[in-house]
Amino acid sequence: MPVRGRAPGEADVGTGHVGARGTGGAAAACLLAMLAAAAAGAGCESDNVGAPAAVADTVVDAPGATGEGFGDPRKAVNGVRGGGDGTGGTDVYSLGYGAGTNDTLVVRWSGRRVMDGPGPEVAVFENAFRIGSSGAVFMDPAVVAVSRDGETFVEFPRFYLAPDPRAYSADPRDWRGFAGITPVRWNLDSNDVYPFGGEAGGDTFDLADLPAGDPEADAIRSGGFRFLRIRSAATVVDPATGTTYPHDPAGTGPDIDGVAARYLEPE
Ligand SMILES: [Ca+2]
Ligand SMILES: [Ca+2]
Repeated sequence: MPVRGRAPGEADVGTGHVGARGTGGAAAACLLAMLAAAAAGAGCESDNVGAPAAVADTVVDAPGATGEGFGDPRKAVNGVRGGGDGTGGTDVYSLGYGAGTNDTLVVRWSGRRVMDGPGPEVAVFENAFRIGSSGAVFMDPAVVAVSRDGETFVEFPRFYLAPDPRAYSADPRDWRGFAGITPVRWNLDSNDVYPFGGEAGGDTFDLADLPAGDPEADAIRSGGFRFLRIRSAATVVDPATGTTYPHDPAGTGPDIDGVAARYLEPE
């Protein structure tokens, strides 16, 4: 826990706690959206805005790490410093496209586990950025999975919806359930917003979306998870095609700025 006073919204990188400045507007917007959706029984992605959140603070596995520059995995657990809609942040650890050699990062929240709760439990911040005004985004998609023990992982469901699923699409709407899609506005130094309030950017994940009936997924929903894995989509097979997901010809691998979670409990 923080050992010093914190101004609202000030983050404490040492403990991974993050602030919640500016959540009032998002909470109000969320409430309105929930009221509007109530008749249909729909939820709100931003529900429970203000629940304490924390960034993953420990690197468990980073086989491609060099320890220097973008090869330093500590950049993925040192707080999120996004570059905004039009610029990729540089406070990142870069994955590659080498299956088993540099395509994976596993992080955790020291001494804690992430429990199931309303709305998304996890937000992954990469450094995607918009290209001009066309709606296209420079992306490096990644597949996210969670685990109780660090050995057995359950991947979040995902769908690549491009007309030709063997060709790369720069339209973010074609990449559902992936990380590395949405630009990051959250910046610890200059725009310290709540990571689950809709203002932070990044890509959120909800334990409710893990496969229904999967015993491991059910165990995670009931007892929480401790480990989160991010893997370059370019080394993951798309079940729809039987081949790995395509990547932007200019891509070199997802660049991970940080991962936030909420509903944390002591493990
Ligand atoms: Ca949830
Ligand atoms: Ca970072």
